[in-house]
Amino acid sequence: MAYFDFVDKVKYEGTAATEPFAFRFYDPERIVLDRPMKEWLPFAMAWWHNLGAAGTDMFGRDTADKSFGAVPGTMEHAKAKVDAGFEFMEKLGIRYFCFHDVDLVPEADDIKETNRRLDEISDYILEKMKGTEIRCLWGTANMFGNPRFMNGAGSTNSAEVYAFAAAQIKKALDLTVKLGGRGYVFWGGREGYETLLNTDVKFEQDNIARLMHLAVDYGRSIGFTGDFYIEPKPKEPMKHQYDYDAATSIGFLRQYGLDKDFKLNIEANHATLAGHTFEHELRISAINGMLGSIDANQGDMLLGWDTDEFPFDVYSATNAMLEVIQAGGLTGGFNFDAKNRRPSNTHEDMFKGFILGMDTFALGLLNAEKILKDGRLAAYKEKKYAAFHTELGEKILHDEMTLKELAEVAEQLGKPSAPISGNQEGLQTIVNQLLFG
Ligand code: XLS
Ligand code: CA
Ligand code: CA
Repeated sequence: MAYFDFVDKVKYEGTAATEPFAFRFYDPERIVLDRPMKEWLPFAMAWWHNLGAAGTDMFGRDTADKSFGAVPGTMEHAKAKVDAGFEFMEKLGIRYFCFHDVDLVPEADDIKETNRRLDEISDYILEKMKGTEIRCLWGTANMFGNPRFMNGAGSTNSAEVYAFAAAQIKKALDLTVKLGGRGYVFWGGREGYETLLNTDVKFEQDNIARLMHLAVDYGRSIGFTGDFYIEPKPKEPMKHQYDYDAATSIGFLRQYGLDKDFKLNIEANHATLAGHTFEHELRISAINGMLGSIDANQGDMLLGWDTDEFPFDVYSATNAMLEVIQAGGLTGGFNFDAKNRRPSNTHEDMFKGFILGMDTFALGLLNAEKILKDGRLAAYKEKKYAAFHTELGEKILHDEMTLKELAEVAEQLGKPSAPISGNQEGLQTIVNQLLFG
């Protein structure tokens, strides 16, 4: 049975295409720099938004129909979501999916029954994967939705709840390995706090790290060779989230000796909530050898929360792709952790959201290629730091100068040479010329 009869396989039709179900920029086999577009851009579908989210917000109920012909809350519905999801991914040429345990099946009261359902659905997914190129990008455990996680999962004050968090991670890792996942994500939904009046931060962080170590040990013992990821986010749902941003998360991973097994999953919307650009978070991850995967979406600068919109901002995608290319690509992928706006409530809109996102990143990739090939930005940067390639600069770089010797140089000079211009507007003009010229 087909769920999306209104569309066949979505193909690249070029920039003049007027038909809605076509790619204008995403041309999977086109070679960009040294590899096909589809290898630069391993796109993934987020099970929760695409197959689950139906528009409920704090003020109103569902606007979209995600029943896929079955009764929500049943295993028939869980299977219908698999069928619809695979049809969706195949039609768009998306080769990966990401999931939380509870996105796959309705959660039962008893964890044993939930796990039985997860076994059943993962057998079903495995069967479905046969004969397709579709694989799991990453799995994760939802340790924030169930009321038991009110006070956190790894950071909970209850040893029993800690055991339930461990049980969910264990099962989600089993599923990730079973489905051939490239990675496993920790997004610390309730790992944070509202007030220090009732919170022991050190105790909570120690316990989160302990749980992560247990996860690494277990994952490696069952043959998981991929990366574990932390997905930073500064706030929402908690006022203070422990994994505030990339730099904070990297510090945490190093402090607790987790940095060899973990990388970061950078979400664009979380970057801007933290007061950073998307590309800043990518750069900080990359220079620390920890750029793993991307949650591709965008926020709304006028709203202070996580809106998870399909990416549309071509400048941002261009800047992001510059970082990704210069980091040599991703070992993870681009997961569209994005949902349609509430009034975009049809199944057609589901496709339009992904087409928009995929085209935006393809355009970002093509733009980044232009900028890199042009070379003027790189040449400017070289000029900016050229002073470090003088005799004095080289000595500093080779740690051959003491503080006292540097002070003597300064005294001899009296004052430094005039600074060179940052040339920001000039560089921005070049970017516009390359993008629109
Ligand atoms: C929420 C996060 C979440 C993670 C997976 O803001 O983006 O969806 O990606 O738990
Ligand atoms: Ca995310
Ligand atoms: Ca988000």
